[in-house]
Amino acid sequence: MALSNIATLVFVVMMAFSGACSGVVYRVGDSAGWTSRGLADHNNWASTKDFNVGDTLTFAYNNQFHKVMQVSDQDFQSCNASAISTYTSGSDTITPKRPGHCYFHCGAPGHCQAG
Ligand SMILES: *[C@@H]1O[C@H](CO)[C@@H](O)[C@H](O)[C@H]1NC(C)=O
Ligand SMILES: [Cu+2]
Repeated sequence: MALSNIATLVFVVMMAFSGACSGVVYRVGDSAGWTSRGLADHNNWASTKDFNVGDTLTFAYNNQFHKVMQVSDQDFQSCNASAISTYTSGSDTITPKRPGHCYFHCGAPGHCQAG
């Protein structure tokens, strides 16, 4: 499976001692939200941000078609839908607690593989 087809999103979360009390709220994908637009687009969105522990990510999407799964690095690479956490509300708020990489994919059948 080509890694370029993996539909997910990587956030690099950096520790910020100075901003520990009040974080920034990021809407994933900006106005388009969390939708089928490809890994490159999502990575471009993420690459323009400087995420810190204490920031909030909001995922907005149509929950008839999509969901949000936080997965491990390995499960991200393989589109494995074995989730650390699964979110299905269509308007989910996630606040990473530790510095490091956070991996998300949709989890709906075939969406990760389709990019
Ligand atoms: C998916 O990941 C889980 C745990 O991360 C693992 O137990 C399982 O074997 C994986 N499945 C495949 C098909 O790789
Ligand atoms: Cu999806």
